[in-house]
Amino acid sequence: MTRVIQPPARGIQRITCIQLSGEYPDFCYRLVMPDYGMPFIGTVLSEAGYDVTVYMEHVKPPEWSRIAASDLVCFSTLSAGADKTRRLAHEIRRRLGIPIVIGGTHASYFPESCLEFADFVVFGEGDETILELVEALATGRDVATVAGIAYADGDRIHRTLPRRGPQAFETIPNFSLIEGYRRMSTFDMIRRGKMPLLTVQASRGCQFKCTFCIVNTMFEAGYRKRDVESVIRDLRDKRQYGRELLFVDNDFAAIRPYTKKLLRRMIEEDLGFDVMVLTRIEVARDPEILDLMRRAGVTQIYQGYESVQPETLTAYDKKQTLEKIVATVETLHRFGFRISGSFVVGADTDTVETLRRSADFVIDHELTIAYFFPIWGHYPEQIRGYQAIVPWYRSIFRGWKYCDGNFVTHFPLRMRPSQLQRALIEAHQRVFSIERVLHALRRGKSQDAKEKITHRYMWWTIAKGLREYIPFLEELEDGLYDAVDTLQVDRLARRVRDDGWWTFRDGNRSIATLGLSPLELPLTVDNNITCVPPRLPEAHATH
Ligand code: B12
Ligand code: SF4
Repeated sequence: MTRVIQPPARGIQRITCIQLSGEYPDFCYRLVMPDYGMPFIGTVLSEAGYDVTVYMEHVKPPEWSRIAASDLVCFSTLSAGADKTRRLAHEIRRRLGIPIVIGGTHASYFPESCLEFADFVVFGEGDETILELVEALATGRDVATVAGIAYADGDRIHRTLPRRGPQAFETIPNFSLIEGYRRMSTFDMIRRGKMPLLTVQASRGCQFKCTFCIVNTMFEAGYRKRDVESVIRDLRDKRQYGRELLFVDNDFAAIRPYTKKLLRRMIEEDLGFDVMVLTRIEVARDPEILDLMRRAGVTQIYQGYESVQPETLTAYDKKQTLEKIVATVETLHRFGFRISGSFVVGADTDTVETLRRSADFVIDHELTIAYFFPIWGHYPEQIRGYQAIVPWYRSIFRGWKYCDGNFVTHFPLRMRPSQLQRALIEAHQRVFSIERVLHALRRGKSQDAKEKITHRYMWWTIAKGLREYIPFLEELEDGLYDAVDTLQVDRLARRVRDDGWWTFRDGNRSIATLGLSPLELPLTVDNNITCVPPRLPEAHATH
């Protein structure tokens, strides 16, 4: 049925932006952290003159009185929050009928599923698109002229011409738009059992194309740097809210001359932040940048090591070796950084032993924190003709709430899904064990010990949901693996053809939305989780 979207009689003045949390706890559930995208979009709208309020559910849940007084609602969600978002959006539609826009990573990859509850999907970076779309809605201009969106018209989905992300992104997110957000006192932290973490962005995109990662299609305008002085103004503004700060950049030190310039300015400003950054291992090649980072307040570095298994690093096209990872860890420790190592597990080259060895590596090399994330591969990507990162027939889907990067959602080739789930629970338990905490204390690393205790506590809560999920995996995998735990691909494909209720259907539907032919069932092992760097379809006029 066609839903006619009428601009409200008084035009569009009041906009409410909402980001709901996932349904299961993740590694951020003990943080009060303004995720970057939604406050950023809210600020863009506010600076254009709209009356904007932003709700981040973990700060303060959205209030119906404000929603009811709005002319338009914007949602941003990670996949894990998609079902909750759908429920609230349905309620808004039913009771208010105002236009609903959704953007962010989840919406960009699963537009059709989002258009069941939203009127418009904004693809990729929404900085420019949102202003044009709201302006078109307010003035009654044909939305088909707005590039970078999709909308439903009866059973048909229209996708307008694609839009590349902006070259400049100097907007300083205005955190005062976030309802209930304020600097946390020690009392607040104790009362809420949460720590504050501020977010700032200096660059977008990534120059690499790891096969399990979607950054290149999400930020397909490539790697871009923000004006240094704009970052500094942002930092000055954020200091009023606290001192723990995360640069959300995918690779903070990708263009070293730029990063050095930024770090020098941060040193001059001497704002007193305690900073964490995400960088690739190449950062360790440059002692000057490491020295500047230390002086600018960077204490913790988050790095994607992904695996200690050479075949897996090759399959991921990570362009790093175990030897280089080891050398990097040694150098970063010499400079006094704490290290968070992230591992992506469950590749076709992985076995249970791979996870054990990865955890051994973390312990032997005394990383402060480690995360083991199972491949999350439901994104439809241009991989040998639009396979998903995980081929559709090997997907497991029990609902969006399980898509938070901790639940196993595919059939690994060389271990059962339940084995992978158990192995990653065990790996986290080992690296956050009491023994590791005491070891850090004995070595005089009290901050390391503190981080391990916090993560141990968080993991205890996260693992509860994962354990409850294991019987579901065991039921699915029954009869699909041989005696040495190798997936019987043909048997799985037959089962999927006959029934396959657990497979991920939204991927197929989203591909149809993009105007592509539906996913086929690839039957050869060659077509498995060995993705190639994808790119967005050339252009899709409305159809
Ligand atoms: C930095 C980062 C983190 C940081 C900080 C996150 C933060 N709060 O800012 C840390 C390390 C803490 C983290 C943690 C997690 N992360 Co994270 N993270 C990222 C990363 C690398 C960058 C996010 C970012 O800030 N980008 C910069 C801003 C500008 O981009 P953006 O938020 O996407 O917003 C832009 C557009 O999307 C769009 N947009 C966004 N919302 C809206 C809304 C509207 C209406 C419009 C019009 C446009 C729009 O416009 C914005 C401006 O251009 C992304 C990967 C990536 N590059 O996107 C993963 C990513 C977001 N994380 C992911 C995950 C799974 C997690 C965790 C759940 C992992 C875990 N298991 O614990 C946790 C929990 C996150 C949480 N609850 O908030 C996934 C989400 C997957 C999904 N399908 O939902 C991503 C996409 C990585 C991946 N696996 O592919 N993460
Ligand atoms: S995983 Fe690879 S492609 Fe993705 S952001 Fe990191 S380095 Fe870039």
